[in-house]
Amino acid sequence: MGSPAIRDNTVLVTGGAGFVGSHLVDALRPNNEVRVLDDFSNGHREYVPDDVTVIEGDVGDEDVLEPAMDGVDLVFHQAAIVSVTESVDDPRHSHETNLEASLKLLERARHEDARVVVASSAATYGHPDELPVTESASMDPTSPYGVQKLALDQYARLYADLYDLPTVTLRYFNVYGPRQQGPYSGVIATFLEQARAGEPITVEGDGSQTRDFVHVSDVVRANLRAATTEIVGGAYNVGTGERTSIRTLAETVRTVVGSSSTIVHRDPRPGDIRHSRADVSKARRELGFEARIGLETGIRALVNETDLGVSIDSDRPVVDSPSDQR
Ligand code: UD2
Repeated sequence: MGSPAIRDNTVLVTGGAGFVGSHLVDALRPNNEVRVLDDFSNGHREYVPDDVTVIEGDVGDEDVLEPAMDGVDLVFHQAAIVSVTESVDDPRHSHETNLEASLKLLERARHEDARVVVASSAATYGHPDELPVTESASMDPTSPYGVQKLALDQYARLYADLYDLPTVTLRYFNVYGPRQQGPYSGVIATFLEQARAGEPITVEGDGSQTRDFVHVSDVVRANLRAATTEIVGGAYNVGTGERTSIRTLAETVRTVVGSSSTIVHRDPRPGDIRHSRADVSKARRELGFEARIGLETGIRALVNETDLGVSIDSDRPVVDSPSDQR
């Protein structure tokens, strides 16, 4: 399945100043002309290297989108309002950003004949019937965010079918890593902050709920594979295939930090999903992608500020079954 490295492309990363997007920019910029489109609602200028062109504005603003997309070969669409809670509070606002703006981007990509790698989410599945959840599982999102990502996910497939637009969709599970910050940043960032400050670590509910935590460097690698795969129009889970309870997570973070924080329990989050775990076989088979960073390694790297960055040159697909030998 040898996928060529991404080189000498003009690449747009929407949300490129944000958590996942900025790590992608780091991986791409040594070999490509990289542009970032970000409205800085959640992104940070200091995450973007100086030699990268930054276009400030909304993806949904066509006066900004058109020049940003002009001449691009490849788009990584990471810009979104990622907070499930915010989408529940204001569905119309998140709809505009997560869906309407994305549709404009797909249209523009048609015009440019650019490949689009779309960031979707495990939120599209809602409460999975079976674990691990496969890409063909039923999709019953429990939040406006999940509905918006599901519609985008389906539009991406449809644009490939109807218009031959090369799209690849990645359904992220619980992503964590450096630069994840802010009030809705995810449980690992929150626990780490609490453990470092010696404050109580706040487990919502009894802590037996589980998640599939995937390190952002693995998510970057999945994106690089999606950018070069010959199979377009598909959607892939991006997780590790492992699940960890929130209680275990709290204990792990406390141990790795060497903190004396107590672990306290709060009310469960309304609508919280009990369990989530990716079936990773399709991504492995078709993208040659497999997560490499186990949770404890990832948390240790976060605490010790060890760089687990991805280099395009060092990224090789996994080839481990006859069906992979294309
Ligand atoms: C994640 C994604 C979301 C969506 C969803 C798909 C993040 C930040 N959000 O939502 O975008 O893709 O997965 O299902 O990655 N918790 C605590 N204490 C805290 C904070 C959280 O116990 O201080 C619990 C929380 O109740 C939940 C779990 O930790 O059971 C994970 O919460 P989260 O906000 O990190 O992510 P999640 O799974 O709601």
